[in-house]
Amino acid sequence: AHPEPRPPETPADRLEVGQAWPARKPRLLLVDDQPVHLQVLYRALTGPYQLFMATRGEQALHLVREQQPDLVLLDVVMPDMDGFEVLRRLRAARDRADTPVIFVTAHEGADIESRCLEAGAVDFISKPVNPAVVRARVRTHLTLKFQSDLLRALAFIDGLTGVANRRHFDERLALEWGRAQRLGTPLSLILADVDHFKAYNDHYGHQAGDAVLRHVAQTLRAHVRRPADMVARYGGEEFACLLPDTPLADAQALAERMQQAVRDLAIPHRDSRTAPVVTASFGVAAREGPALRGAHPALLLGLADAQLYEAKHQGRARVCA
Ligand code: GH3
Ligand code: MG
Ligand code: MG
Ligand code: MG
Repeated sequence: AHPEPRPPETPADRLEVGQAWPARKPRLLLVDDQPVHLQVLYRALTGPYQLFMATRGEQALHLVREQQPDLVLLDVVMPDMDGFEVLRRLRAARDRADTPVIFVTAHEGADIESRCLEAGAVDFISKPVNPAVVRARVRTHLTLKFQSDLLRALAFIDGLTGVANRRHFDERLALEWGRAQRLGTPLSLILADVDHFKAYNDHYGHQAGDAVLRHVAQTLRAHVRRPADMVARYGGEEFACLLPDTPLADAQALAERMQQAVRDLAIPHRDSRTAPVVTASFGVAAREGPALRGAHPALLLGLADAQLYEAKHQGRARVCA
């Protein structure tokens, strides 16, 4: 039997809700204009967390961008920018806008509490703070945060192969297409389709077919190099590789290496009319040069698909560009 590849480390591996916490120490930002209050929070939380501290609003917003904390404990009453304003600016920011915030304040009463929650805080803690309460609330909100991060990540991953799913691909294609059009940079797309895969399933069974898809996905992924490159499962036995800043000739060369690598897996396929092993056909297209007026990302997909069709037509197990 062909050995199963070691599955890639994906968020799917952490699907168990209790395991949503990252291996690293969670990062907390503590904000209070009075150092003595910061010290109380510091003592309550030091140890299991990596702590950052700010005594002013500007400084807090800067640390959110620079250190990307998982949770912020935010004082309400501060001299130059109060907690409400800090939270408003945080929510309006381009990134890290969804960082959860717990307000900490000496003001009592349902009025201030509801104002804090309406402003978009996830919780509210009264001063003087009880260290055990602070620890418990921080733990609860971090758990919720990590669970929602995990679910969001899973929504963009193909469960069978661990590569990006169609939704993720469509989003990235639109984004990279826009960028390439604006900047006049090249953008290449490779479409790959497993040859005679229906016959493979019919002979070896659906589970063996699933294992082939995992092997092929990993092989394609092992061949892309740059962090911006994306391998996605586009459909049943079809994969897409999106390559920003890559001209057609380079994408074609990459597709040739991928084609050879899939063949070199040497997975027996008795009923293939192309080769005695599993093979795939590849179509490659690129957007190059200045912006094409009125052109849509579907154009690139259509071009790559036409090349894939041509590769099938010419006898499969090859690259057309
Ligand atoms: P061609 O060389 O022309 O691409 O032929 P093909 O048989 O690969 O193409 P066709 O479109 O006729 O069949 C695709 C097959 O892929 C049929 C479908 O059952 C199988 N398939 C799609 N998704 C999955 C999957 O998730 N797991 C498995 N095991 N098979 C799948
Ligand atoms: Mg204060
Ligand atoms: Mg197909
Ligand atoms: Mg096929």
